[in-house]
Amino acid sequence: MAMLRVRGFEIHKSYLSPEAQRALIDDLRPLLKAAPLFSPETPRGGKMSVRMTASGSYGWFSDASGYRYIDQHPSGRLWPAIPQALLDLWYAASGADRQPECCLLNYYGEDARMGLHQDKDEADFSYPVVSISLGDDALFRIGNITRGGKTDSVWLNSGDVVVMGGEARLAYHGVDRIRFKSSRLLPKGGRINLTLRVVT
Ligand SMILES: O=C(O)CCC(=O)C(=O)O
Repeated sequence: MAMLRVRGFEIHKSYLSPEAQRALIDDLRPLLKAAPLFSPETPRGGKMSVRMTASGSYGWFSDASGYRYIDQHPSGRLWPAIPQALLDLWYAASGADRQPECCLLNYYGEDARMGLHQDKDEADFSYPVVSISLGDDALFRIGNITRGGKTDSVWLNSGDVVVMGGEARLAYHGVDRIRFKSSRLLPKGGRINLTLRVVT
């Protein structure tokens, strides 16, 4: 298992075996039934190209009123519980002493991307964000603590885990594109990214 460090982002290549990746997808199926994917609106009125859902006590949400965490799926139902395998992964990868309160699920279809942004809607930045890539390859871009400046890009493959803590916790990051159907993990193609977060 190789670990790459880019601007404080710890990129653990092939952290999850193909079997562990398939087991996670099995865990996500009932979760996606209970909390279907939705397309968040940006505060400016556009639609994000990524579709989202979440598990845990909070899910991340966005609409005309801004970015925030909410304690229910937009349907009004509670978010499902975070699967145990993901809680185990969180403790192993983060070394944190607190349970994550949100596992955000981003689904990238063929043309989806995510612009450079900071994760800053959480209350305590001393906890890292742990990100898990499943499915198609993604070109992940890493910037700086402030907007602009030079960036570095790395391909994330299925099974990679990225720990964004310390100097990386508030660094800009995003996904420029995916390589659609580069993986066979998801029958219809695409990419799932899971991020585990302490919110409060
Ligand atoms: O999809 C990824 O690898 C990154 C996701 C992300 O930046 C986020 O959820 O804040």
